[in-house]
Amino acid sequence: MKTSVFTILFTLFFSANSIFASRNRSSSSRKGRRGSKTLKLRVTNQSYRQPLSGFFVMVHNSYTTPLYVRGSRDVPASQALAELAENGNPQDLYEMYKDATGVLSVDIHTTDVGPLGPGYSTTIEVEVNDDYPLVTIASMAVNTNDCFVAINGANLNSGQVLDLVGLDAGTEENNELCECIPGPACAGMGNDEQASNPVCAGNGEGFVHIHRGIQQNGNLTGLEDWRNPMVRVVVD
Ligand SMILES: *[C@@H]1O[C@H](CO)[C@@H](O)[C@H](O)[C@H]1NC(C)=O
Ligand SMILES: *[C@@H]1O[C@H](CO)[C@@H](O)[C@H](O)[C@H]1NC(C)=O
Ligand SMILES: CC(=O)N[C@H]1CO[C@H](CO)[C@@H](O)[C@@H]1O
Repeated sequence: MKTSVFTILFTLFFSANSIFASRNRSSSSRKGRRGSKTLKLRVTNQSYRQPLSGFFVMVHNSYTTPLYVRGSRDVPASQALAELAENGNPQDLYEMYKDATGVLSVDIHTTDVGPLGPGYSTTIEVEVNDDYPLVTIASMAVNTNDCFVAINGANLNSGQVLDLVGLDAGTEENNELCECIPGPACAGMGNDEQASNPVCAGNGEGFVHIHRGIQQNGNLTGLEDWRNPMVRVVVD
């Protein structure tokens, strides 16, 4: 199936009501409101030419299976994380975690105008409490094969500043071919649908690690390369 970042964002916009309704149901049916507080995460894309897809957002506790384990050759990324990292689609993570152990809420955060461009910011609001103190967010850097940025189950407090690095999901070979890259760097280069071909998936490194950037071994030029960090998150 060909998936376009923009089709996904469009769909998400119109399914937002049902997403919020189900989040409301699941959170209001759970106990544990002690220490409840709202955190505002001001997310700024600091990269040069890597727009960010819609974000997967989750509040949970330590019983939840983490989004990923960095550097462990024994723990490959889930299929749902691969779908985010390869195609910029957070919906599978939403489905995977919405009824999972230790999860208070899941959400998908998008901007009104599509991917969060370099230099732009967006604010993600989460409600945590003493029983569900951890926050996870994740988004794809769309001019890549399978790069994502994330906060992986962190106990956040107002005043904190986090710098996020580009992570390689390890699920898709970094061939840098436009048919495998959904972002605008490949628009008008035989990839006008912004599609990421499922044939591209596979031959990845097999584990989540710090991304090694753009090596110019396919269609991408050095313009899409970056140095870390890619994203700054200021917690309020
Ligand atoms: C969320 O739940 C509250 C009460 O539990 C209700 O008043 C409100 O309408 C619900 N919102 C949605 C979007 O379902
Ligand atoms: C990308 O590179 C491949 C291999 O060099 C080439 O066959 C293909 O035409 C290129 N695609 C674009 C859109 O430039
Ligand atoms: C919300 C946002 O960041 N929008 C911007 C995305 O990036 C493009 C260009 O890179 C801007 O034109 C948008 O306004």
